[in-house]
Amino acid sequence: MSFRIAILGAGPSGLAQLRAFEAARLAGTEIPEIVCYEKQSDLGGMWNYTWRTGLDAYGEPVHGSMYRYLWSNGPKECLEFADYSFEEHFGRPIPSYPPRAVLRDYIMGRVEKSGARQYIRFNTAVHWVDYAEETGKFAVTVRDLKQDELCTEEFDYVVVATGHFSTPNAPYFEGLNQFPGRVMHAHDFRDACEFAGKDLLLIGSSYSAEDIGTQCHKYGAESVTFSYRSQAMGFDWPDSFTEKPLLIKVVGKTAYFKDGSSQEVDAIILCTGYQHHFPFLPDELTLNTHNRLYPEGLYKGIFLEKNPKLVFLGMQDQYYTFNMFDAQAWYARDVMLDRIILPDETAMAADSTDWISREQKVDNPFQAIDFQAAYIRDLLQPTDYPAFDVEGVAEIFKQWEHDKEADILGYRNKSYRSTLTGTLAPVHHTPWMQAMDDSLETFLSEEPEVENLALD
Ligand code: FAD
Ligand code: NA0
Repeated sequence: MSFRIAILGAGPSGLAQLRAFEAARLAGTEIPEIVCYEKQSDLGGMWNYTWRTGLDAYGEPVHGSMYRYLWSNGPKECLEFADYSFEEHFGRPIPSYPPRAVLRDYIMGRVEKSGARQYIRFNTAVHWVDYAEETGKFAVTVRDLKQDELCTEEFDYVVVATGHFSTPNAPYFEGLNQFPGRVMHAHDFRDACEFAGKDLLLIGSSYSAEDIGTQCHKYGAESVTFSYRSQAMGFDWPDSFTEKPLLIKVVGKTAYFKDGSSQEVDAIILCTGYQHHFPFLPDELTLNTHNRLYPEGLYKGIFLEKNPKLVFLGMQDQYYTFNMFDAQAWYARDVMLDRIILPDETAMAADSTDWISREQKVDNPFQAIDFQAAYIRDLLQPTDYPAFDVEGVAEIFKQWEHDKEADILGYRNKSYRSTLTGTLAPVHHTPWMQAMDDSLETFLSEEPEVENLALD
């Protein structure tokens, strides 16, 4: 086949694209030449843990925002690949909320089985992408990090799969520059043990605040104060937690809030989300959006309407993750293989407008789950991605919302039934609050955890 595709990033989204083409190749379809550029030394994207913060060994921004002792915040039954179940990978049923290393092993397992690794150039950072109207081709300039060399190659399509939870959104609050303790963004948070015995202030009221707060509590923080801009999380928190309205200023170690109250704190963690940031894209090719269910300017949430040969994967606010990236990747593959023909720019924009008006009517998490389910169903319909029960998964997400509401420190002890295999997950041998060791070996062992390893 005479055209070339560049995939930028080998995280779950980029890997979904590689897997989609491999599936077509194994079914006898001739596929284009594919090069996947990945700046890390291995695949897995955000699921690789790194102790580094700031810049990596080669001076590139560190991608990782994951931290030690991170356990999935949603049931694994909601993110199962339709063509590769957890049971197939681990050879037996496993509990519903695995720690990071277990999910990484699962992601890697599917890729190793498919042979997609051969397409990836590791330690290669994408620095710039240009498009030439005259030739209809992209020029992708990358830096070979080990050789410290730049090189440029031409492609017919570019798939941007570089993630959007890596570049911090870090607002300033008066007095932060004088604060006598640690101030950091969630992106740089690595180990909760650092905060044992401390009084913490976390700004934000979404997943990072909730999870870093509960995790610091689990590993011995003295108290956790959340400060919200729009709405409190409202969970039934233990006594050492407080929710306050927005931080106004910090004077010394005292934080002052919008309701006139104040609190002494030892450290401040900005859990204020991330920016969609594409420093390798010129203005006319970039995607400007905040974290939302249907980013503007992307047909089917995938194709840049102004130039649909530029494909974006995984740019949505995410309930569904791995299986949504698959649905997008299969659809994008079929467009690149001319199995699906895109409409003209006006029709693409009209379709997006329709989806965005539906998104604007969403006003609670249950409606957001239904919206994303409908979006995925729309993508799956014309492709040969193995059938999966999108609505069944939506029901599990809704149950998860109820389980969190009922017990924010205990919801990870729950079990759900796989919509693929029909198996109800076994209960984990150790309740989450007592499970201090997040290694794959301990999680998969049959024995309850007896030692408090993390606090040794
Ligand atoms: P990423 O996983 O971010 O991968 C992007 C890849 O692109 C990386 O490998 C990166 O190195 C590479 N890259 C970036 N820039 C360049 C460049 N210029 N050149 C070359 N390569 C580049 N999802 C869940 O389903 N369950 C969870 O429990 C969960 N927990 C999370 C916890 C945290 C703290 C965060 C931040 C996210 C979490 N997520 C979770 C969401 C997670 O982002 C997705 O599961 C998934 O990793 C997104 O895949 P992706 O491939 O789109 O992006
Ligand atoms: P995230 O929580 O990092 O999750 C990312 C939050 O920041 C919102 O509460 C927002 O408030 C607040 N905020 C933004 N700007 C602010 C400002 N200037 N002042 C005060 N508050 C501000 O980010 P978001 O985007 O959800 O929330 C931003 C991803 O990481 C998620 O997909 C999540 O699933 C994943 N994650 C997973 C885990 C685990 O699995 C842990 C952490 C993160 P407002 O007012 O806009 O509501 C364990």
